[in-house]
Amino acid sequence: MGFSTDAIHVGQEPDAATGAIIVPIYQTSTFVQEDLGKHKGYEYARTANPTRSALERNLAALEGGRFAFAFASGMAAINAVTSLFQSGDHILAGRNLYGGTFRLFERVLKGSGLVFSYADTRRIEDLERALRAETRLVYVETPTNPVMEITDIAAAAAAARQHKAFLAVDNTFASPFFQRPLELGADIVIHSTTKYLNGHSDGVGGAVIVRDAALAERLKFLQNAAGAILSPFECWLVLRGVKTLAVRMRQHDSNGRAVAAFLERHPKVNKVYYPGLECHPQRELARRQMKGFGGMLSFEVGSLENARTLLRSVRLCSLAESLGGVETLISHPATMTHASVPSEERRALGITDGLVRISVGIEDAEDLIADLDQALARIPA
Ligand code: P1T
Repeated sequence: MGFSTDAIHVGQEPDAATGAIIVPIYQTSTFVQEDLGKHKGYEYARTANPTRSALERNLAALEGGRFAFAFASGMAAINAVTSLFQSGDHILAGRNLYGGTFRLFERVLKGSGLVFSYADTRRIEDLERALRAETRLVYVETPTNPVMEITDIAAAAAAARQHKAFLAVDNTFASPFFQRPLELGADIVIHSTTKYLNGHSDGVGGAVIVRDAALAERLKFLQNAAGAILSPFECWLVLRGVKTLAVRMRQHDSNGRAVAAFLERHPKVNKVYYPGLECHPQRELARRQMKGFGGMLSFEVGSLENARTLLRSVRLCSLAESLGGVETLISHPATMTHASVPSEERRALGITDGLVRISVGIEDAEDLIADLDQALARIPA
């Protein structure tokens, strides 16, 4: 079946007991057993819950995977993936990551003995050079948060495989509608479902999707053992969100292109980071491995003062962390999402004090452009 049909139907058959067309919220902690060891597939709701199972089946289908696991947040999902590894194992990560991911790696997991290093994974030679005998995982975002760098997923997967390491791709920015890393050879896909999958800025969650049964077995064990599961209600919200993922993503993409084109021409904007623009150095790669460019973009206005003026002047765009909702959010990565990245490293990535990020929503593009136009006009010439 097609993507939208799967989004609306997989895992969401009418309720066998009542005919309810929508998966019920199974708000229960436990399930009564008929006899010792005799039950209907559910025992205790940390281990499995029917609402969560429905979402997990759905997300597995959307990513072209076989198994999915829903977690309490994107960070909990990432933490579960890193829990597959042991003290002394090396994780090679892309140089640009969501600030919270970098913080988890550097300030939490390093302390428990995992070894991290970072490479410019836009260049496969750099990635290959950074692989070590003890590398167990290559971890990338593509496109990255917030400067939209692209990693060639198929090439990264091949390089990781040669070293008997897994490739994990954080697919939060693209969503499975535009990019399906498992089909390109990745082993693990991660989402903050908080973003496009939920799509309505009303829940925090995460997911891990895989194809390999042995990997799934270990993730299932970790999900139950560590317990950072997504609640039935939050699962239900994501299930509701994914039904419209395709139509939302088409509109995010169309608006993203329009806003990027407007910003690129604006005299107060020095640079725009959006893979759909001709000026993006990896546009061809993005076209090859993505079906669209989406609604995330960043742009440079030259200074903290200019960024502050812009962020204070917008009326329709909301100043807030997060992304992927129907409403447009605008943010300042250096002081918000990427504040935990040391300033020198931020600068090297292009996360300057003058960088502004937009999660372009699905409002009317001309209203968004008019809002940005009036706000940019307040920046001194
Ligand atoms: O916020 P949470 O659901 O825990 O997801 C973390 C996360 C993981 N991966 C990517 C690519 C992300 O962007 C995020 C969260 N990002 C933001 C909150 C943000 O505003 O960028």
